Amino acid sequence: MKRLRTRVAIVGAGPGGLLLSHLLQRHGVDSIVLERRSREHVERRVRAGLLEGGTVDFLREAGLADRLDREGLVHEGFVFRFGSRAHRMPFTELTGRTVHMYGQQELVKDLIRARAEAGARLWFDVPDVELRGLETDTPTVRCTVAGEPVEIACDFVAGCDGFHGVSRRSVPSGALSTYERAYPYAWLGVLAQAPPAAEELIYAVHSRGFALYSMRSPAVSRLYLQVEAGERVENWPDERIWKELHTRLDIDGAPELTEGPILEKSCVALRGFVTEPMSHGRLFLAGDAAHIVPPTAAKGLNLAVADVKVLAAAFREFYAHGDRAALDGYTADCLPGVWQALEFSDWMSGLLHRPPEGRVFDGRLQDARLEAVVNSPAARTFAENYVGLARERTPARGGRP
Ligand code: RFL
Ligand code: PHB
Repeated sequence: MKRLRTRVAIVGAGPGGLLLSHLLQRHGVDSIVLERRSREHVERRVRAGLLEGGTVDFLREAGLADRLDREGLVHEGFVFRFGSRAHRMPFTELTGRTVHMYGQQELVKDLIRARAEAGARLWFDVPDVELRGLETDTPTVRCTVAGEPVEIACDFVAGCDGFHGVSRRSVPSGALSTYERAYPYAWLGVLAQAPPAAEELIYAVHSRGFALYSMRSPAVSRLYLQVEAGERVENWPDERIWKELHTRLDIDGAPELTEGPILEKSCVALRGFVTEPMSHGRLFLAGDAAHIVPPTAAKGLNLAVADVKVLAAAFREFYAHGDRAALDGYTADCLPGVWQALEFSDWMSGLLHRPPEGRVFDGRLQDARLEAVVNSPAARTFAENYVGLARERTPARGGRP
């Protein structure tokens, strides 16, 4: 067995794990990243696409935004469609903040390239990560790297391995509390080689269900349809998808949706999930490993970045000054923002989706609620939540200086 040593062993090379490794290196803290899947798989995985202004600023400060600044699409508003009309939400006018549309897999590619250029120990195709001694001061990680059994001695483990990862499951049962909500609908997500028909995102409320029109670049559209919970993607041949998108998204007077080859399609369950606390012994959970929000408000990736920002700063304090206070305050620093994002995502999900047994009555109520959001001072509160400003103002529960 090959024996290695690092300060922080990071499980998972999603945006959270990769960014943490990058930030730690800037703080002079050594890490090893272990990823179950191949580099090709991780770089091709289609997921989120909306980066809040605060996330973009942070990536810039970290020296990671060159391509994002060149290729990301800057948005200042989006369109709600309900009652057969379009209502613009000018969130930049209301908050001073923009958001960027930039595919998560593009960010992951940028992060992997930056790690590789820095000579980081970032290993893919590691199928069997096993965490030991998390309650001691000398945890270890056992795994197989390039066919060879390896034991990594470390000071800490960062669990950045997503909702289905091994890290959270390595904590003895009863040590963490989890809170969960399953929603009675899911999203069918489609990536299409089709130039966006509109410059801004369109959130469409329709009697047949919610539809979202988004994009990744001037040549690629990203579209979502509300479908039944547990729906299988096999039930959705391309023609059916386009037909349904046209029905829910086309309205009189607006440019029609542009069709094109579908590059990828998958169903995503809508789920809310929070782990409290976000650490156990020497294990710290970040991003989807610690919490999931329904994708409606596009907060998942932004929350992963927010966690990792706090965690990297806490490790810096520990290694620079031997001070554990920031690590001990990690959960208290992150959770209020997590719950706030979850509350907004939950509320926005209810605002936009058709209830499974929806009646005309529900539809009228939904229109009235949307009307109140676009045509009242509530628009500002909505916009502040959407761009992430409201969360930045949330004081950490721990109240640390
Ligand atoms: P990730 O991106 O899931 O990365 C976790 C990484 O850990 C690896 N892994 C392991 N590695 C080693 N050993 C193990 N035992 C491992 N188990 C897992 C995985 O292969 C992966 O590489 O978590 P991270 O970094 O916390 O980032 C969070 C974001 O990815 C996530 O919040 C968003 O993408 C959520 N999400 C969406 N958010 C949005 O804001 N808008 C969206 O449109 C949107 N679509 C999505 C999504 C999440 C999805 N998932 C999780 C199924 C669509 C999907 C399909
Ligand atoms: C996306 O482009 O994936 C996206 C955009 C906005 C959302 C959710 C998802 O609210």
